[in-house]
Amino acid sequence: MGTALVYHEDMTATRLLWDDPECEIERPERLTAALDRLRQRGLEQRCLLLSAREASEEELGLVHRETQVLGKEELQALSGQFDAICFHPSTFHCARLAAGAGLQLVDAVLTGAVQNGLALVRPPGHHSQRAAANGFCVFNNVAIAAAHAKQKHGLHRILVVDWDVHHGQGIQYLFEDDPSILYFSWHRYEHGRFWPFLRESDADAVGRGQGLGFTVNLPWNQVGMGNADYVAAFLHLLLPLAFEFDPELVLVSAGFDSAIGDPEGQMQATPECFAHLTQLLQVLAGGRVCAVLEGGYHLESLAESVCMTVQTLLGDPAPPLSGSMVPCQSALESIQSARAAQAPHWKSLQLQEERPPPLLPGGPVCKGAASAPSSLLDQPCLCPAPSVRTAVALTAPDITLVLPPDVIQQEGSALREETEAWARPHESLAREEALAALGKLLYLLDGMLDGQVNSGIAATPASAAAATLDVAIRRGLSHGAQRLLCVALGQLDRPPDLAHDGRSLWLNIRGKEAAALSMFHVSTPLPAMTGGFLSCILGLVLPLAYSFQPDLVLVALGPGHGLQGRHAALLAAMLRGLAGGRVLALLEEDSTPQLAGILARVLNGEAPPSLGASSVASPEDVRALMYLRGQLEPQWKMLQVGAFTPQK
Ligand code: X5A
Ligand code: ZN
Repeated sequence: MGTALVYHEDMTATRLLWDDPECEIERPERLTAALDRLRQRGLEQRCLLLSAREASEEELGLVHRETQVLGKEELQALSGQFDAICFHPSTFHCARLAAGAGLQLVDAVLTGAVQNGLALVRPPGHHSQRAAANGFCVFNNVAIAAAHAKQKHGLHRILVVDWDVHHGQGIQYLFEDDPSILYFSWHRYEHGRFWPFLRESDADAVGRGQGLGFTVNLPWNQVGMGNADYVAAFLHLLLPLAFEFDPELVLVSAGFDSAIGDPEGQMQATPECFAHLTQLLQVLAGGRVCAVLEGGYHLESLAESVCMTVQTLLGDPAPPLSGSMVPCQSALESIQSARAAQAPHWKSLQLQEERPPPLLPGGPVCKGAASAPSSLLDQPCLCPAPSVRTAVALTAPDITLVLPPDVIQQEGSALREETEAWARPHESLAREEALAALGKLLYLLDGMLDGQVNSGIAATPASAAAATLDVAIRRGLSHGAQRLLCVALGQLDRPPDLAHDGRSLWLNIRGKEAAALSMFHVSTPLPAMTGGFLSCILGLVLPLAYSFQPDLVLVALGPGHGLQGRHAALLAAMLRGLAGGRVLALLEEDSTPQLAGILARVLNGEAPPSLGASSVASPEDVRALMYLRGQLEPQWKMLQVGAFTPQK
C-alpha cells in the first residue's frame, strides 16, 4: 500500500542567529543529510512524496493556546523566556509546516492512501507544551497529529512511541489524563541529572485520573544503552502493553539522538536497531505507523537511522543486529521498575509480576558512552539485497488468487538424484508426492542460502512433515547457515540424530508440558487464548531468537498445529525480524490457500491483521512461561525481564 515521505525544503530555513552552544546542534543540515542519504539509497524514490503544508490556526489550537507572530527584534528576547529555544524569523513558518506535515501523514494513512510513512521535519515537537516552546520544539507535531486523528478521524486508541533520547514531557503533559492516548517514552535520565531534569520523567509517573496507566516512562539511568537494551524494552514492556491496548494508529516521535554517536544521547544502539523497532511496531494497528522526526544530532548516525526506518516502513526486512544481545544490569533495573509501576494498570503484566530471582552480581554493565566507530556507520550492508523478497513453492490450484503480485511462484525443483539422496534415510519420503515436494523445498532453500531469495513458503504431505523438516535443517546447516532456529508447531519431534553442537535451536510449541531438555531444545504448550499466545511470543520465542541470533529461521506448521491464521501471521511477522528476514515457512499440503496467502503476504512485508482486544493468558500458560524463563534465563539473556532493584 505504500509509504509516504512528507517534507518541505522551507523547513531548512530556521537556524541559529546568535551564539548559543545549547541550540547550535539543531541545524538545517539534519534534514538535508537525511534526505540526501534517502536519495542515495534509492529509498526516496520508492516513497510517495508529499509536500508539507502549514497547519492552520485551528489545527494548532487542538493542542496549543493561541500563537503570536513577532518581529525579528523581539525574537532573541522571546527566546530567552524559554528553555533551550532560539527563534529565527522563519521559525513560525517552519513550525507550522512541521505540524502540518504530521497532519498530512496521518490523513494519508487514515484515508488509506498509504500504509505508513515518515515526516522529515524541523523544528521538532515533543517538548513543546500548551503555552510554551521548549527544547528546540515550537509546536508539538505528534500531539497535534494525535488530537487530529481523534477529532477528524474518530479514532479511540492511539499509541505514541517516543524513542527520542529525551523525555517528551510536552506530550506527557498534554495527554496525561487521556486514556485514548497511550504514551510511551524512554529517555536518558540518570536519576534526574539529565535535561529536562524532571521528577515526572521517572517510571512512577503513570498518568492521572482516567489516564492512569496510559503514560509509560522508561528512564535510562546510565548512558551506553544498546541494541539489546532497546529490544528488551520493547519485548518486555512496550509491546505487552501495546497489544493489550490494541491501538488503531501508531505515532512515533522518531528522534534519533538515541542512536550511537549522538552527542546528546551518548547511547550505543546502531542504526539497524531502528529497523527492528520499526518492524516490531508494524505488527500493531494493522501496520498503520506514522513516524515524525524529533531529535538526532550526529548527521551520519541520523542519516543511517532514518534510512533504516524508511526501508523498514517500505517492507524490507531488518538487517541483523550487531553485537552480543545481552541487556545490561542498569537497563534491566529500569525495565523492572517500569513494569512494576505499570502492573496495577495492565493485565498482561499482572500475572507475571512475581519478583524475578535476583541476578547474580557481576552481570554486564553498560559499555558507557562512545563515539560512533566509523566502521559501524560508514559501510552499508555489504551483502546485496536478494532480488526476490518472497517465493512460494506451493501446488494448491487456487494459491495464485491469494498471493500479492510481487511474490514469485517458484516452478523449479532440485535435481532428482540429489533429492533422492537426501530422502533416502526417511521411509516417509519414499512416496512420489513427498519426494516431489521435497525437491521443490530444496530448490527454494538453496535460493535462500545463495542469497537470491529472502523468504519462502513450501508445503509437504502431512505424513512427511517431520522428515522434510529434518532434511531442511540438515541442508541449511551444511549449505551455509551458521545458526539455525527452528520453530516447530504441532506433532514434530526434534530430529533424533541432529547434533547438539549449538548450531541449531529447536523450539517446539505444542503439547502439555513446558520442558527445556537443553538450552537448544525447548518445548512449550500452545496457549489457547490470544493473551497467552502473545506472552509466549514476546516473553519466550523472540527473546530466545534474539539471543541466539540465527542466520536462518524455519517455521514449521506440522500435524495438529492448532494455530489460528492470524496467530500464524503474527508469529511469522515477528520472526521476520531475525536472520535478516531469511525465514522459510513449511506448511502441510492441505493447508488452506488462505493460510498460505496470509503467510506469504506477511513474509513479504505486509502487516499482519490486528488481533483485536486480547484475552488474558491463562494461569497455566503463565506458569509454563515462568518455568521456562527460570530454566533458560541464565543462558539466553534476552529472556530477562528485569532485575531486582536493591531497596535503598
Ligand atoms: C527534540 C530534542 C533536545 C533538547 C536538548 C536541550 N530536543 N538541552 O531532541
Ligand atoms: Zn531528543
